[in-house]
Amino acid sequence: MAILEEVAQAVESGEEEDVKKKVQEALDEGGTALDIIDNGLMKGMETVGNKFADGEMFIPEVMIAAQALQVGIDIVKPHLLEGQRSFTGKVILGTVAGDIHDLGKNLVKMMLTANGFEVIDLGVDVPVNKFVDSVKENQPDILGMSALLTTTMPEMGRVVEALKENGLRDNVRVIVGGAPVNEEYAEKAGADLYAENALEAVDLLKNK
Ligand code: B1M
Repeated sequence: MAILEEVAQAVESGEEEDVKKKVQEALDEGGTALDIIDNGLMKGMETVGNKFADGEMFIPEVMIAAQALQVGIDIVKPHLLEGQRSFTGKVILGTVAGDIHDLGKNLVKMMLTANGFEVIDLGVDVPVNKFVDSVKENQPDILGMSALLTTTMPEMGRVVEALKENGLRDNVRVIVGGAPVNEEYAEKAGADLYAENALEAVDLLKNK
């Protein structure tokens, strides 16, 4: 769909009004919420990430693009929530300490909620003890952690260790994700599951 390229372009240029318009057009043309997220909004953010890495874009522009992405996600959200709410389970979710990236975490939250999970969102920059205290207090089925920086990924392992020290590790399934995280790293950190994207996170938690 050509309109999805226009959605991506609108995110890249950080034009919120344009994002709103293009996302609506994509919906009107019959695009699904997931398609618009994966092949439109996320594609735009991918380009932003690459340009940032190459020194062609700078933090303020990245923040504006991130805000535009969020605006787009907010528009498709109700369409995602039309899905079945057949599964239940309690999830504690957060971005690890030292890390303030939250768009991916928010997507995971949205997809889990759309699929009937109850999600307690601890936000960003969540210290180890806050994850542990929340598991103690809320007794979730699942603990989900997001990390976007290679420097903050090790926090995931620290949380798993702290869960063990507090005798809580066997009570929850731990799922991790985020751009620098992979299957191998997840295993090293002692997590049960790794998901490459929000959709996969839901699939794994429902079916594995
Ligand atoms: Co930053 N940043 N950033 N950033 N940023 C990255 C991550 C980076 C790769 C950019 C680059 O250099 N190419 C780089 C990290 C390099 C590294 O560690 N090797 C980087 C850097 C360096 C930084 C700063 C240090 C920059 C600075 O200050 N000098 C700084 C750090 C701040 C901090 O956290 N302490 C910083 C700041 C920021 C902004 C604030 C400007 C902004 C964040 C805004 C926000 O989140 N509210 C930002 C952004 C937007 C990015 C990029 C461009 C895009 C990230 C994003 O939101 N993608 C990013 C480049 C990139 O990732 N290629 C980059 C869209 C989002 C939906 O995808 O989060 O990957 P993502 O989530 C995916 C999957 O990963 C997965 O599902 C989602 C898709 O469905 N997933 C999970 C995520 N969490 C999951 C959890 C799960 C399962 C799946 O289970 C629980």
